[in-house]
Amino acid sequence: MRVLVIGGDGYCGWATALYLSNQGHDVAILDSLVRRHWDMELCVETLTPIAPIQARLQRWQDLTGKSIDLFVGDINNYSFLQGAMLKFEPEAVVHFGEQRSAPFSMIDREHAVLTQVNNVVGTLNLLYVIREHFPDCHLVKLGTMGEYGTPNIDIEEGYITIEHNGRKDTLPYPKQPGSFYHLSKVHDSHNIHFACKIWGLRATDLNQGIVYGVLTEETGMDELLINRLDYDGVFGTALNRFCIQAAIGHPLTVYGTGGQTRGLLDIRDTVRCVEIAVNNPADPGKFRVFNQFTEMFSIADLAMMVKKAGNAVGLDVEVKHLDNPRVELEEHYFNAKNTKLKDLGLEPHYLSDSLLDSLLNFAVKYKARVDEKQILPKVKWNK
Ligand code: NAD
Ligand code: USQ
Repeated sequence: MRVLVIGGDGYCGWATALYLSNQGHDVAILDSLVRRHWDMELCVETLTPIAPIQARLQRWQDLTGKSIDLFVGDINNYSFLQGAMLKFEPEAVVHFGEQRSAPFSMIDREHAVLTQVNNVVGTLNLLYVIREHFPDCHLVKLGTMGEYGTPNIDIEEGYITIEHNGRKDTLPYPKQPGSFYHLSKVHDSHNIHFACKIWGLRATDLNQGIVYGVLTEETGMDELLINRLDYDGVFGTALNRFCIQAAIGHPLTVYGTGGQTRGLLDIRDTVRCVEIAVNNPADPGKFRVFNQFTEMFSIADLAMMVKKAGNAVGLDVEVKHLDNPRVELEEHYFNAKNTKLKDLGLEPHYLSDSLLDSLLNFAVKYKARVDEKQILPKVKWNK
């Protein structure tokens, strides 16, 4: 299939583009490279030294004989997006191309506006190009489990059947997101759902949990194909951060009690889930929602697992509970469904000692690149 990966220079997008290319799909990457720019603005760098996108793609072609087209530009620029899509003529678009950090979106008004404009307008432009030129193209959009928040009932996959005053309906599951970033994903979901309804487009919203790990078969083939791994207080995510903190002897930064529970998945499952969605398109007019995570953990449990794995490889790991910079429930019910992707063939990689070992070893290998000043959280939700 001809698959356009928007955001293909990023953490999930790079791994996915190579994986889909390796599976025999005809892949193109579209990316504005703005994430590299935001890193520079924040004075942060990925733990791993990532090569320029052109060098990455050249290496992929040299190694495998498979070429991946590249379109550098912003999906907020409608004519650029339209031109790129007319040139590539995708049968499926996988859309990762958003500002994806909750802390970034909570820095100040400018960052909240940037996040919502970048994400919501970009997705809306994409919907219009699809409607105008490729109405049969399947949109596979990365959403987030954080759209649901932490309700005191089970979380279903996108929809919930409710009986009210003697009547019954299946409705979009209520959304209670916890940052302006997570809110932008809710706005996207509403826009995509509406576009499917009125124009008959086909879309799958992948409500992904927190991704961990760095190696996939393809990105591990060569140093020039290495993926990014963020550890800083803005773009770094919980488990990845904990492994890197353990590697450099920094106390693990658990916010508050650590009772916050989330869905997580290995990056090797991210790429496979996207492939499953691409290979099984939604029907015309259908807005499908899959919860994309494999296991649920509390943050405190993750910290304890990293401590144990660290100790096993000779690292002295301390866990520290910091004042929570976010406004969120620290003790809550959390039970989310995740059967739809498994029903379509996902065989999860569960979080294991060997994965933690390899992530810790990876972190130790690159630890000289860590800037310790970037580890503690600086962005507060209610300052
Ligand atoms: P990332 O920041 O590593 O990658 C995003 C890429 O999109 C970057 O290369 C960036 O340059 C590009 N981009 C952003 N705005 C763009 C625009 N307007 N036009 C063109 N390109 C643009 O992020 P990631 O971790 O790979 O996340 C990818 C997607 O997956 C996001 O939508 C995110 O919300 C979702 N997601 C990520 C995680 C996670 O743990 N990383 C978890 C759940 C969902
Ligand atoms: N947390 C800590 N210590 C840390 C970092 C985080 O205790 O050092 C806590 C946070 O307070 C939060 C939880 O861990 O309760 C998750 O935080 P995170 O930074 O790992 O993840 P989050 O901000 O939710 O965002 C990440 C990605 C985002 C994606 C989301 C999936 O950056 O793109 O949408 O995970 S989910 O969490 O399911 O919404």
